[in-house]
Amino acid sequence: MPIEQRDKEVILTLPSDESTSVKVLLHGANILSWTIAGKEQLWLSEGAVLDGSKAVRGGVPLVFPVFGKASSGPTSTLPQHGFARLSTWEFLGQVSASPLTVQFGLGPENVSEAFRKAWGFDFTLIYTIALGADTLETAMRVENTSKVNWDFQILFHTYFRIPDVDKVEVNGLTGVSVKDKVSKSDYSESNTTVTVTSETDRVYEDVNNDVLIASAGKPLFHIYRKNVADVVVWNPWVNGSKNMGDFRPEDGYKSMLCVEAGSVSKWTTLSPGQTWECSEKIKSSL
Ligand code: TA6
Repeated sequence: MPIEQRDKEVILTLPSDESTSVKVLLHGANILSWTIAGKEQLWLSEGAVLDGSKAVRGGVPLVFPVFGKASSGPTSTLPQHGFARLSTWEFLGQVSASPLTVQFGLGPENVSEAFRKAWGFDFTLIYTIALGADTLETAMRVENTSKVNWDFQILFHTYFRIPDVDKVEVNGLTGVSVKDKVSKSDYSESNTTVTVTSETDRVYEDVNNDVLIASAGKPLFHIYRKNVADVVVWNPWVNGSKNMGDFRPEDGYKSMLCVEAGSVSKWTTLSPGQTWECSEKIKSSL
């Protein structure tokens, strides 16, 4: 069946090809798996904790209302990357048959008391996931249901499965301003193709081009974004992988790359009743 709702997850399966599917964990509305004709497109750690006790290491974790850790302001007492990936979302049902599309919702009633105390604003998130023959589209609608303004950051923290980190190339970032969290420096990307040869943790700000992930020149994933101007590129490399207890196998960094569409280089302010939308569409050639 196209949509299967289980106790803790929802599975989308294309009627035209049952080996093309998406599995979504209600905890975090975290996409755990996206297969095309039986081939897995995303990377999920073998050590990923799926019992709701922590964020999922892999697939597509959702980052909201803060990216990283804020040193001050209303999100400063939230955990890294906020509470969206740490909360159990509601499955709202199927909204379309072609492409096969479902929605999930999150509001204050779904968030722990601790997180509500930490960030006490009223909000609604509607997360839409659409599965095509060789595409996965994720979209988020953010609404301020408070009586006051509040600011947020948002990001799809997508872990792509790649054949070989030594051959991976990211195109579309040339000339873009970079905040490099490893070298702790800011610069403009001078390379036509970004490669990964060590720990990589960069925020590419205001990326106008579509982004292409390739392997030795062979296209893997085309990423099309709306209203998420920034692109984060992250690979923990050898030590980073070893130091994360839920990142397994330890050499898993060789077969993954996070290329994350987000609005994180600045804060977006919503006034009461205002809504804001973004989306990421990934076309796979893996
Ligand atoms: O998106 C890159 C990043 O912010 C890195 O700095 C690294 O912390 C990564 O996210 C994973 O964060 P997590 O909280 O999931 O361990």
